[in-house]
Amino acid sequence: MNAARRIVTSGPENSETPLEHVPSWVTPNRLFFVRNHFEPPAAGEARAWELNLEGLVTRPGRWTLAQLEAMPQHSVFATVECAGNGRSFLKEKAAGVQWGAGAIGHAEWTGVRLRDLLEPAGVKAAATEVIFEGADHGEEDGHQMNFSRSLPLEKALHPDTLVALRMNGEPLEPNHGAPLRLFVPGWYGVASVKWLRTMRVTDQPYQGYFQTKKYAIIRDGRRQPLGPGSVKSEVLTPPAGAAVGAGTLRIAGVAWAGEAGVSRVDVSTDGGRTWQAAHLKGIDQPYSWRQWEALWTVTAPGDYEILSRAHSGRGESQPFDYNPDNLGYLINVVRPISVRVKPGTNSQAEFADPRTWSLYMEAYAEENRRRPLDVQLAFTAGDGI
Ligand SMILES: Nc1nc2c(c(=O)[nH]1)N[C@H]1C(S)=C(S)[C@@H](COP(=O)(O)O)O[C@H]1N2
Ligand SMILES: [Mo]
Repeated sequence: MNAARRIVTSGPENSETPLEHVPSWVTPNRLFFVRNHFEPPAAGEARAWELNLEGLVTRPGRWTLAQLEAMPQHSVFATVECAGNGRSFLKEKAAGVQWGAGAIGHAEWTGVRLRDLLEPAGVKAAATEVIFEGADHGEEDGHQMNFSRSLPLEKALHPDTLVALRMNGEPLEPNHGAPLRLFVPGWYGVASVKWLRTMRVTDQPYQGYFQTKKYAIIRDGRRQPLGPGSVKSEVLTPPAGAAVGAGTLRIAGVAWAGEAGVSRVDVSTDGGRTWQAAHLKGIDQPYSWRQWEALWTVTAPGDYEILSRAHSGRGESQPFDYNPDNLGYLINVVRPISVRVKPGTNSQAEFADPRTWSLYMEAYAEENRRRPLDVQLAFTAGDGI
């Protein structure tokens, strides 16, 4: 299959993961969505990269790529979602990149624990956050700026927060932040500053553009920067708009909940009137999306609306209505997808026995875990999926 990232805007590239073509647990790097506010720094810059640490530390630091590579490496699997993912589905149009469902991906991130850089530097007692600045720059709102964002000190010191050098075992690609990026598992993608150049420890709430003007939502009557990801799910198969034969069909997708786990996914095939609990399948890890499946026996041809609704281990559920205080971000509303059932039977008879199907899915998840990661994974053949 010749799947490629789906370009939403170019110059700079903003492109989606072609989700319906990669229903694998790990998203191959070349298909992983790209969210660039500015053009990536020139490739030549990456060769003599230096990462700086300044601000409220006793010993400011400076590391070359080779020094970082020589330090102990830590890996974490995590889903990354852009906070604007799904914006094009909003009924009230919101400004910004008009993403479909694919501003999301799941990968293994490897690098140095940020705290292994911060702690030896002697973070001063007054410190509350760390500002991260990328090497990319350009004009926004009439001002020249670099991309920058801050993180509360507590999350910066979390053992899974990384200065990442690798993605799915490969050195980072230019579009994903080569040669190094911050990686903040469980948070919206905006926190994971690419082409990371400078880290500044501070005792003030950061007022940067991408902190307060963009990627902020209204809570308790005031603008607050977006942080941890929200609970959400996506139907991957059958894809929206598909025409399928009648019989027993497999509805499958993914669900994620930021720092929390997914506790349940409910599925409706009648526009939300009735629901069944999906089976949660495959690998269950913090920060990672969870695969889910449900069987649907349908006899009458016609148009159907399929919905999935995920619940998090922290008791949050996907809402049915979009909160306008989310200002065009945090779009985790339950979204119906339309599927047409044609006259005639589909060819998925092997999935009619839930036990066979369940064993198949487990084997599939296991296999994906062991496979070289940057390969195209094909799902099963099936009628209309
Ligand atoms: N330096 C820099 N870092 C950045 C961005 C950017 O434009 N510049 N975009 C952010 C946003 S909004 C997202 S969603 C993620 C996307 O990461 P990806 O392009 O590797 O998928 O990177 C974040 N880090
Ligand atoms: Mo984003």
